[in-house]
Amino acid sequence: MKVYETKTAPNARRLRIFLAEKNIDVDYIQLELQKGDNLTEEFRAKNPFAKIPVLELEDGTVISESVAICRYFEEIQPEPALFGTSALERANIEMWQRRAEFGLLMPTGMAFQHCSGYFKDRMTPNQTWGEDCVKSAYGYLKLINQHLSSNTYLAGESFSVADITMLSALDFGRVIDIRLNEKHPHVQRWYDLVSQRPSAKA
Ligand SMILES: N[C@@H](CCC(=O)N[C@@H](CS)C(=O)NCC(=O)O)C(=O)O
Repeated sequence: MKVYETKTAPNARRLRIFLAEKNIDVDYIQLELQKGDNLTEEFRAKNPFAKIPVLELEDGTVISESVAICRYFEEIQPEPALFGTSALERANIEMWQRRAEFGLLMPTGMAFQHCSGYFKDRMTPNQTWGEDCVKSAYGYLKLINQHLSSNTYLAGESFSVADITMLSALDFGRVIDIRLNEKHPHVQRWYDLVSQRPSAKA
C-alpha cells in the first residue's frame, strides 16, 4: 500500500499518526506541494481534487480524504479503536472530530494559505480573510479549553481520531503563529498528554 503525502502537511500528518497508532506500515511517497507535484495530470488521475493524502491499494484502487482513509483502516484493523465502538461513542467521536476539523484544522489551513501566500500560484490570497481565520481558531481554542477542563481527551476518556485531528492542526498552527497561551491551560495539559504518545512523532 502506498500513501502519497507531504511530510509537513497537516492532513497528511493526521493519517500518519493514525497509522502509527494502529501500527500499520505503508510506503510513503513524498510530493512537493509548492512545486505543484499534486497538480500534474498523473496525480489528478489518482485524485481529481489534487489534494494529499491519497491511499493507493495493491490493486490500484485509490482513496482520498484523510478521514475516509482512516475509516478504511479502522474497518480492516479495528484495534485500537479510534472511531469508537458503541453507537454513542461513535457519535460522540464523530462530533468532536468534525469540530476539530471545522473549528481548528480548516481555519488554520485557510490562515496559512491566505496569510503566507504559499499557494499564490493557484489561488488569490486574501489577507483579511486569513486574519479572520486566525480569530476563529482562537475562538475554538477558548471553547475547547473549557471542555478540556473536565475531559481527558476531546471525546471524553479515550484517545480518538478527534485528538489526532486537533494535534495535527495545533502543531501546524505554529507555522502561522497560532499558539497556546496562558488562556489555554487545559488545552496545554491535553497537548502535553497527546504529544507524548509515540505516534505523535509521525
Ligand atoms: N479534506 C481533505 C483536505 C486535503 C488537503 O487540503 N490537503 C492539502 C495539504 S494539508 C493539499 O493537498 N493542498 C495542496 C493544494 O491545495 O494544492 C482531507 O482531509 O484529506
